[in-house]
Amino acid sequence: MVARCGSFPCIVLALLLAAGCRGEASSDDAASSTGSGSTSMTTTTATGSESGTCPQPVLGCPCEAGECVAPAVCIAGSCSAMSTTGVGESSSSGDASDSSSGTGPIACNDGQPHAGELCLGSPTLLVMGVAPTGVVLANFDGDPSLDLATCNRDGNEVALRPGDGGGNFGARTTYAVGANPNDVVAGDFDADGHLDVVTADTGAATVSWLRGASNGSFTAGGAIAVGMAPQQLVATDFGGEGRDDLVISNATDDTVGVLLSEPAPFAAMVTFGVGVAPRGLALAQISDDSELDLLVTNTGAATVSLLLGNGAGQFGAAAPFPVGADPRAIAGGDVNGDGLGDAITAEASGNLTRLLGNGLGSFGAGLPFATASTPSALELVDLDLDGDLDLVVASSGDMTLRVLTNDGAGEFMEAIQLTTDAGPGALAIGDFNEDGLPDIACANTGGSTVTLVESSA
Ligand SMILES: [Ca+2]
Ligand SMILES: [Ca+2]
Ligand SMILES: [Ca+2]
Ligand SMILES: [Ca+2]
Repeated sequence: MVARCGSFPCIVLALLLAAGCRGEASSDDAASSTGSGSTSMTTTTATGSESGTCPQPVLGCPCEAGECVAPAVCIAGSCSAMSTTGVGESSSSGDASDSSSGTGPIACNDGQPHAGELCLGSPTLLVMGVAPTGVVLANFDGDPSLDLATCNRDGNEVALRPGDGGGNFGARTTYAVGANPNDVVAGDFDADGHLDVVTADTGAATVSWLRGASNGSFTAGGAIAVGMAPQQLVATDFGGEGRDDLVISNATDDTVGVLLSEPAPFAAMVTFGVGVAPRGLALAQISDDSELDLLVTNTGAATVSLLLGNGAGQFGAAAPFPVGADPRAIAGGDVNGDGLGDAITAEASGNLTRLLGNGLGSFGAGLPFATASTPSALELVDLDLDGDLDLVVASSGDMTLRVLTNDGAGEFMEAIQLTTDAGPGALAIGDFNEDGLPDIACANTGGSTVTLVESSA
């Protein structure tokens, strides 16, 4: 069960996922005016809209990219049988313990997961609020199902919809947070057993903490001062004492900050210098120890900073690695199957760049590949069930989600394109329909919506 893997260790992140947005610029007068526990309850239709001329865009129906019901895909304006791109045998595709090894015809929706099959349903849209910039999937309300939350930049709020485990999400509840939240994460920051959320309030230079309760509601936990123009957040439990901690990118300060959750509620931020205008963050094992290292994209420097971690929330000096211009997002994981952590960046200038780790705490030269139109977010997840990490990329320039499958050696090939709403800018991965396969949520900043894509077997 995963949630917003804004970075690679989705499983880790699933635990961390929690974010709360709230608060005001000042330090921590948690209950000041802005709605301590203010819960404006808004109900919006939770529809899944489908487009297309056939009521069901299946084989033979006219379509636009991404509209066809899997396994059909939109080829030349018509829903057609899926091509077999990327289904070949990957050198190290581990587990074909299932009867068919994925070289036969793909049979989506037969209930049988096969290595190499990529089965994605049509995207549906869910209204979340004005300018959602961050999204998480996490279980907030104590039932077994993943719930959906966004931070809405222009609404200064977090919006939450409870999931039913069948791919549907219920009525929307909103919670006030600080000005212009740009990212949201989930985690249990006070070790009470309930997931909280935290937002990065770009306009207020704070993070807002919403404390979760057992029923999935939140109360204001306070606003904590961070650096200027905070952009993105990741959460993890440094030290493993059962309380999640935070890492934040402070764009104007050219720093990343670590906020340990001890002493409670948060210790003063400790900063580490990185490159110009840091934005994207990911935690992943890059050096060959068992500790999480920190990856940062520097949008003003066309570099990635790698900071080696000691596992306790302390990091070494940032080492820069060149990538393309305006890198917005980064994900970490072993993409070429050599057991060493790698990273992929998405650059608004149009490239993705692969950085292969050498296990010694650095990367080889970046390899640009697979251009996209203003890629703004990406995740690494095994979507075609063949044991290697595939890429999900959101591109705001052409309003698409693209899935690029991995050949097992770290080479990615575009397998499918799905249409989103305007301005897709953040991704979360999690199994929200509970079939054991990862599904996709994408926040569309320009469209006030989230695009949901369910995978199937
Ligand atoms: Ca909590
Ligand atoms: Ca590797
Ligand atoms: Ca894969
Ligand atoms: Ca699923």
